[in-house]
Amino acid sequence: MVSIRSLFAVLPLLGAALAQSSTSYTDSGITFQGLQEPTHGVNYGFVFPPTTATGATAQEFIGEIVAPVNIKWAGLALGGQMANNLLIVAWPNNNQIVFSPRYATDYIQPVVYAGPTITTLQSSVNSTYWKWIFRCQNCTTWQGGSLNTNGGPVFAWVVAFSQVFTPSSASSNFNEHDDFGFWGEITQNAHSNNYNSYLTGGSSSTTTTTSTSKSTTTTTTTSTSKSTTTTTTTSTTKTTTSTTSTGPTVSATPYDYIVVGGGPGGLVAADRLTQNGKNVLLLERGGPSTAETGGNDAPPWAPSSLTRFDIPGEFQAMFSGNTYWFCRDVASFAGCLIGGGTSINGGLYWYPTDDDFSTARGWPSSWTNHRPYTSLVTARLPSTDAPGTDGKRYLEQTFPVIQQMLTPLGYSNITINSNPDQKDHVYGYSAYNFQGGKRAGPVATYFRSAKTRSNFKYAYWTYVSAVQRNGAQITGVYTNNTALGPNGFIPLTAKGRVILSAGSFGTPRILFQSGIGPSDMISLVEQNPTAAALLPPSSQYINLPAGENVQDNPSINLMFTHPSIDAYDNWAPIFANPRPADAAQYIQSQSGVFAGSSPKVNFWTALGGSDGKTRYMQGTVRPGFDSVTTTQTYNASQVFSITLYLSTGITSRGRIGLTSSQLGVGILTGPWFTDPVDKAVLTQGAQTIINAVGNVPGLKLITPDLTSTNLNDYINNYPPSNLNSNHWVGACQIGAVVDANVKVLNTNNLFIIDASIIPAMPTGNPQGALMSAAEQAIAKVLALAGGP
Ligand code: 6FA
Ligand code: ABL
Repeated sequence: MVSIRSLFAVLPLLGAALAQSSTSYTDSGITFQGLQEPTHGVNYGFVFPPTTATGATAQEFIGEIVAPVNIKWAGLALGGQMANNLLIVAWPNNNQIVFSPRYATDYIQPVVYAGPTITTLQSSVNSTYWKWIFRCQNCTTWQGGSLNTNGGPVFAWVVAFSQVFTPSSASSNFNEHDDFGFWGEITQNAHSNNYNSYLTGGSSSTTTTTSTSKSTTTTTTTSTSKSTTTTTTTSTTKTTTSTTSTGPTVSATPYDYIVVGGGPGGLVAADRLTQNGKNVLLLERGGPSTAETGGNDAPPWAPSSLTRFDIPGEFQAMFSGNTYWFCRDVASFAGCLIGGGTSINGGLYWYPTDDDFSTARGWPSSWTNHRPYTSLVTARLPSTDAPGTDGKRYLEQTFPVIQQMLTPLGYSNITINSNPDQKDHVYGYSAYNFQGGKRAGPVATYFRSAKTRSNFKYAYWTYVSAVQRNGAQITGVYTNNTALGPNGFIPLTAKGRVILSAGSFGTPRILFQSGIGPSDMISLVEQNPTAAALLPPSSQYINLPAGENVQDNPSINLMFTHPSIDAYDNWAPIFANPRPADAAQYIQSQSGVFAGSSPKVNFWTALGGSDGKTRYMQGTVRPGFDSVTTTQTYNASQVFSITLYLSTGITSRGRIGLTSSQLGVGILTGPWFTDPVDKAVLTQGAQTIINAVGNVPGLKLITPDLTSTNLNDYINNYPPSNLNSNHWVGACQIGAVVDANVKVLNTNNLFIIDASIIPAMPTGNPQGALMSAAEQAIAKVLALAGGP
């Protein structure tokens, strides 16, 4: 169930965002418009013919890739994503550059692509760098796409640390790239009147579509270009020093608060800080999501103003296709786009219970009065259990079935968020954080209001690797965004503060890379030369249990059929080929099936355990299923699922962290059922639900089918990764990693506001409790003396 994405689709960047964009730099006598990518030290440059060019000339450009030798191959995606775009890959082989235009229709090995004519103009390979300057003809259009040569299209780069399989062959296959990124290539500034002289100044290597170029290390080519440029680059700039220069000096603006991560924690924090007059920079590693954030990834049947992130009914489509919105380097589902998980999640939204913020759940006593903060959240973002603009519910056939099942067990029907503390023997319609039939969450509320303030700046595609610190004092953040500071470093003002809101996986990783965390994690960082360079001296390491003692709800699915159910084609056609009437209704009025996500009914009950502790079980009911295992025949169009989650009161804990010195993050010790009592209690709860099948005529349990497998075996054999509920809390929990003001222990000005500070599982899907916690946390940060 873990989906690791690869080089992903990119959406246009909007003007308000501070996107990383190309700059002008000169190399080998050619003034390129391009990216000098700091993480790997690779330059990607472009020159286009004058805008007056017509015909074939208008369809070509000069490009360059200059890379350190540890980059075994590098590539460009001219449409900003891997699939259905012109790709160019190159690598050194015996002092020559081998190159090839490629194309892929999916996230698979790209194949050699006919059409472009690529000619090497200059190339060199030495002990530290390889360089390739090339002419690319017939390169501005390709199957299914084209390049905006007079605007600011998004380009993508990829680099790999392992060699292609047959380096001498331009058609060689290769393993997946190790890293990638994006930038806005300002093509409108890339046109040069010197274009022709740049071409003739190049070497005379053979011209073929896909070839091995000649090395031209000795050629000095650039005399003509110098006459028309004011840069002082020398004519023999094929040295490594010139290719690694940082280009025009970027002056960095210091900020009072730098918020790292635009998920629910970060957006609540940024909004309240700016409301209080602080100068805030929010850095988000991903890009836009809903249309109001600049997104335009709409299903083919909807206008671009209704993106897949806006349309609640597209939720189940988040798990198939090119799932670029999931973080590529997190081995669990995590949203890597503005809104974080809330831009891609199921939207289930529960007002927190008093128990969720009790000292019994690990909160300091100063935190237990959550209600004023919860009210701030619910005032901005009230829940709805009838999400369309017409106030009607759709696809609710599961409701009467569940009602008939649970009523004899003593459950009552409630409006769930009208009675947040009632979580025993209750059921009701699912409540969501949608508004007006569209996904809302913190993006359509907190982010929306922050963006209206002049003291708020934000940047997409900006990855924070570490904080810079001098002992306890944080002085800024290291990023990949060279538009925001020299080499991507962004400083704080004198009393400034950093707030980490990068999520349960992202925040611990930034701590580790900043020399904060368990020693085994920091030691993996030390083994990564790029990351090690940013670490403080080891005498300044801060040993804290970041990543340890995490919780997530263990969850299991039960699948049933009932003749009244519409399984909605198991949600398979919703993106490409939805039921026409439902699509039309949604486009017309944001009502109907697409105004809600897949969950339709929720229930809770309290369960006793053999250890004397009370644990809660949550049920989430939806038409459709993930996978059915049964020996019986069944009617797939009548299947619905109940996901049973063991919730508040669970005792099991695990560990997340770096999986290797490549700095990917994942689950080191699964947090599900490490305490056998948790498993026994969930099994007992599931049994009561199964026992109620007989309450409903026509209802059949198909998984577990109780003939080929029994409930105990079903749960015992449940694949651990399928127990994952994506509800991670506790990685940087209050009391262990942060203090009661959410300040990282032993630091002066580093704070955390995201799900990782929550000490124990809240009662339901956590985004409601998290947003309340974020309101409370930012209030405490603002009240804490010593800040800006
Ligand atoms: N929670 C609910 O309450 N209801 C649901 O229905 C629900 N469903 C899902 C779901 O269907 C899926 C598939 C997932 C993955 C989660 C679900 N959750 C649900 C859980 C809920 O979304 C999370 O609990 C919640 O989003 C956690 O919020 P945080 O603020 O703690 O963290 P996020 O991961 O949301 O955001 C982190 C942000 O930081 C992201 O935007 C990320 O791109 C950014 N980031 C990470 N590392 C960064 C870095 N180094 N530099 C810059 N930005 C970074
Ligand atoms: C959540 O809180 C969970 O994190 C999600 O896993 C869950 O969605 C949503 N809410 C909605 O209940 C499920 C999907 O419905 C499944 O189809 C999918 O396989 C599963 O997430 C993946 O974890």
